[in-house]
Amino acid sequence: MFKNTIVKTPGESYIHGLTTSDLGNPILEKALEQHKAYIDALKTCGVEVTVLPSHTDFPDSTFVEDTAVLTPKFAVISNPGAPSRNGEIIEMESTIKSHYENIYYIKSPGTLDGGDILQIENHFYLGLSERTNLEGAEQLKQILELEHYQATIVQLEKFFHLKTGISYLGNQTIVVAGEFIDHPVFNSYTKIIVPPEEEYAANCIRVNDYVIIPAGFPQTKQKMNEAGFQTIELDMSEFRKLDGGLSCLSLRF
Ligand code: CIR
Repeated sequence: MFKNTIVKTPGESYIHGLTTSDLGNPILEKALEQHKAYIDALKTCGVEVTVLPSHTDFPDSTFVEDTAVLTPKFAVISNPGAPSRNGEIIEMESTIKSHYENIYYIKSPGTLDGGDILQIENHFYLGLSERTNLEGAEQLKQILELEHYQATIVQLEKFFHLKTGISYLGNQTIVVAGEFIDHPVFNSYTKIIVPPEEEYAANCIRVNDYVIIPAGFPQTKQKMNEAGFQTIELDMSEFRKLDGGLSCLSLRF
């Protein structure tokens, strides 16, 4: 069960955030509406939502997930791999300090984005991507093992972040797309397989009694509902334009 979440409102500069997509420029007003709907959905799931104000110096800072890895007993402040995003951790650190006493840090030359970290019960999977390097992943692995979690490092081939292509829904069930469908590391889990045309739906979040999924991916939604998960759909168009998904928009703990 999650009790708390942290989100951050997109600011004026959001439209200048990093992207590899060719979906066009995000429309700020629409992004703000979608962000509000995201907050409402989290509240429906029964969590407290801490809403941090926007910060114009950091266009991508609404994607708070990348700044930290949170567990019930400790927090890890990440060291985001994109230079334009690295300073986002300064503001996040003070927010996290108001919730946690036990805080670890990923240090340079290690880099790590929270979007590359997936928790499945007591096992963490750490993706190596353009943002998370081996040094960063090994630092986190050491911290997790010290805290009695298991940790496995996974090399990404095509996905931007690990969680772009995989989510954990609970009950040993994962949602997988692309390179993770047959990845040996995830073979022991029950899989909901996302077809190629719905790949974006592989990034979803289980928050207490609900799974929040992006709107417009009927096959994946149906598979989840058939597997017994209750879904809430959200229009994510303006976040998708900057490579962002549902998990990126919050820290959940
Ligand atoms: C970036 O390139 O960093 C942002 N435009 C998107 C970050 C998405 N975050 C995530 O998948 N955890």
